[in-house]
Amino acid sequence: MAQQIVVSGVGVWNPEFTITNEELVASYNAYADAFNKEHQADIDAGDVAAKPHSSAEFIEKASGIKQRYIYCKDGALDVQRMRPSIPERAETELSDQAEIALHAAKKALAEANKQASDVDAVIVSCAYTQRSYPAIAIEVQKQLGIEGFGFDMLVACSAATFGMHRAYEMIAAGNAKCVLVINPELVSPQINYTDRDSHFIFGDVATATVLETAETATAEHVYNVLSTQALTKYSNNIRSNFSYMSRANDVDPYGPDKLFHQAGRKVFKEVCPLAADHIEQHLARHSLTPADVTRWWLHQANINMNTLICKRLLGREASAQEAPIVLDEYANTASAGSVIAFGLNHKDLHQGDYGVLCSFGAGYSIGSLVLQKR
Ligand code: CO8
Repeated sequence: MAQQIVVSGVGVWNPEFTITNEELVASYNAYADAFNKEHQADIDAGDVAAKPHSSAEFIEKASGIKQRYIYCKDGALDVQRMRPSIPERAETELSDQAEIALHAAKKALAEANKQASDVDAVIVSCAYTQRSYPAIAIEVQKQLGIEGFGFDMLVACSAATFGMHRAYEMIAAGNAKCVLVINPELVSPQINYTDRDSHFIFGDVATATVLETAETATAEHVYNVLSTQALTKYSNNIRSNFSYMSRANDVDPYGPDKLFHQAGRKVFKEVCPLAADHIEQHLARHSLTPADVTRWWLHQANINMNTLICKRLLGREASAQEAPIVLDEYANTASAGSVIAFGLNHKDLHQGDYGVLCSFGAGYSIGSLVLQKR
């Protein structure tokens, strides 16, 4: 029989700064008022659309978000700036993203009882990397003193699960015994804080997981990976066009279409059934049904999406214990959401309990792991 592969450690790190809905809305509304005043003549002529006010009540009701963490609060709420102010670091200094990756990685390694010398590979997998090369993963590898190899990969909202899939396969292939997967979701620089449709959605965080062979796992809480399953389906409904091509395209690399934007309603309608069907099919591979699952560690984009997906799967609403929500505190953290839900809500499971860890989002991309407590 092929060797069992397990998740033996998870780490969640959040920045010290938060922005509440009220703070965010006050800043955006002041910006909108100033914008409308400055462009009044064009707005009256119908050439420019007036910026409508945002509302804290709308945000909480539409998304379940009450606050978000932010790596650097300076500048993000400044009506003259509307983006974080993060000083550029020298090439000789640790990069911002490697720094937050290290926080989460150390927590995951500690939970897994692993030293750097136990790890064979590092995957940094997230929605954006702050540079193309050298890979953030190789920088982290050096900082931790890990032998072997590392690489970065991008799969938007499914970067974390797809990274875990690659770790699983590398171990199954015998190319590694222990892999560290890190998701440093430093997304605030890509948020358009002047757009009321999306200014509230995202927060910064870093998560990490350790995957290894069952025989080497000594942690207290170990999850057998029964299998992994991935699906992608091309969609233009969630886009971020920031690109090295802008220089050659002679276009503004920071224009609104270069930042995160989406057709949120369409995403909601299309992704919910895709995710529910995907999960059901994945469970069926193990002759399991949703009723057999003790815990749902689902992607955290919108509380109403999670409610709907659980209803489709279970035929009833899932309790907060069955399908934990972390959106109120963390907001949407790109690929890290399901890993945060796992990290904060897995220690109470009993031996033999099943859990599903699943992401869904831009691409579209869906990634799942069926787990069973050892
Ligand atoms: N305040 C007040 N009113 C608002 C606001 C606001 N902030 N925003 C929108 N409204 C208005 C709208 O303009 C609209 O008004 P009208 O009816 O007059 O046209 C009304 O409220 C209703 O708007 P919506 O129909 O858009 O509202 P919804 O109930 O659909 O909620 C959501 C909007 C919350 C965006 C919802 O559609 C949603 O969550 N959809 C799912 C989207 C999703 O999951 N996307 C995944 C994106 S994450 C991802 O893929 C990772 C990418 C990498 C991360 C990068 C980060 C930078």
